[in-house]
Amino acid sequence: MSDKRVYSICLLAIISVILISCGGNVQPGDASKAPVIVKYPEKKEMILLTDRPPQLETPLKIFRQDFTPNEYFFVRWHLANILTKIDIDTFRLRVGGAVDNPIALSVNDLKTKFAPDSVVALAICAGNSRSTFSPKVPGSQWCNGAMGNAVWKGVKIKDILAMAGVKNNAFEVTFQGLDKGALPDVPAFIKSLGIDRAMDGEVMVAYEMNGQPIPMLNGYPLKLVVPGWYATYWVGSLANINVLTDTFKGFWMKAAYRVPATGPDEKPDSLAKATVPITSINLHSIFVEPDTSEKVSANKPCLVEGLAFNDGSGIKKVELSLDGGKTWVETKLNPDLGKYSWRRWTYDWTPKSGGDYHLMVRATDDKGHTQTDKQWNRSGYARGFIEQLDVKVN
Ligand SMILES: Nc1nc2c(c(=O)[nH]1)N[C@H]1C(S)=C(S)[C@@H](COP(=O)(O)O)O[C@H]1N2
Ligand SMILES: [Mo]
Repeated sequence: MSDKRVYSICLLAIISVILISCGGNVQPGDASKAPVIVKYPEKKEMILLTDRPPQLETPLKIFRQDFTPNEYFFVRWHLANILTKIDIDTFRLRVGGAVDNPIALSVNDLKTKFAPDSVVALAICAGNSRSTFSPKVPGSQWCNGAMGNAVWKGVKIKDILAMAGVKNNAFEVTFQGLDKGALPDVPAFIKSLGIDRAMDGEVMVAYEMNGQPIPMLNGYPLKLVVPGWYATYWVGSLANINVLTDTFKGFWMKAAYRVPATGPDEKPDSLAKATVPITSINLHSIFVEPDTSEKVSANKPCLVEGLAFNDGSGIKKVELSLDGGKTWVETKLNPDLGKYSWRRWTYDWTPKSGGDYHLMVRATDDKGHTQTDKQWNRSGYARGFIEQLDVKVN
């Protein structure tokens, strides 16, 4: 890959429309609309939600792989003017604010002046699966494909801040990329972490994703990785780190990406009054197979598989119901790929007779919490609902 990349995302996008339902499994927000399939630079066939800014969803079939290939990794930007080219030789990551020595680091500095760190971690949009909320909520109508599992390699924020020397009264750290709104009054996409989270030795700035440079559309050349927390914090095209002595009051922390203070659950007719910024990934499990557009036959083996995940507190078991929740069987868990990875579950099913089956899946974490069958919030965040799948057996 050349270091100086120049391309126009709009011109190169090849747009075609084909008829698929949302990966075959989840009913999309509007099932009557055919998904629009696009091919953007460095990307293969993705489901288009919007193109300015680009929001691209990963087709569900890709989740049969443990690591989501970069060319299929979902894309989600908020501001219209995203980076489409950069001179990597002059690019600097600037670290300033309440530090002893403000610093400016090139990508090469990050690769050569610090100990490399890597982690397998799930990046998942807070609004993943939003289209399945009922009653419907506004926002991008994602199915289950606004997530992906990858190996991230880079440098711990702790090490970078140590080089700059954090002052004793540091309270929060903000992170900002090079993307900009179409109009000057659109708030810049800036996220903040408490100083303890930023310095916990897990939060890192990645320069590699699955052994490759990060695709432009996923935030080349640098992306913040906050394992276990929703991807809203995973700031792409990261260029500025600023240490604050107070709480950050920008739009993307104070107004957007917030959930009820009591958790991601509230009632449509009595919305929670107190809200807090969304943080850790809620316990959830989804179906990846069978694809309901494929035939399932009686007395023939059918693999039922899916993924379970949370904030890193471990998946103890995943149970499957083949009879609409009357009885549950334990599925097989694939080897753990790391605490912040998703965990694959499988079940070898041989339906004894034809008919309509109503499958359900629920995960239990290492602390003994099991997913519930009801959850809703006004923003469609942090889906943790027990998923259901109707399968017709011939
Ligand atoms: N600079 C910048 N970083 C950003 C965003 C953004 O709009 N601008 N969106 C965030 C959100 S909400 C998500 S879900 C992830 C998406 O990362 P991806 O595009 O690599 O999938 O990026 C996060 N980082
Ligand atoms: Mo997101």
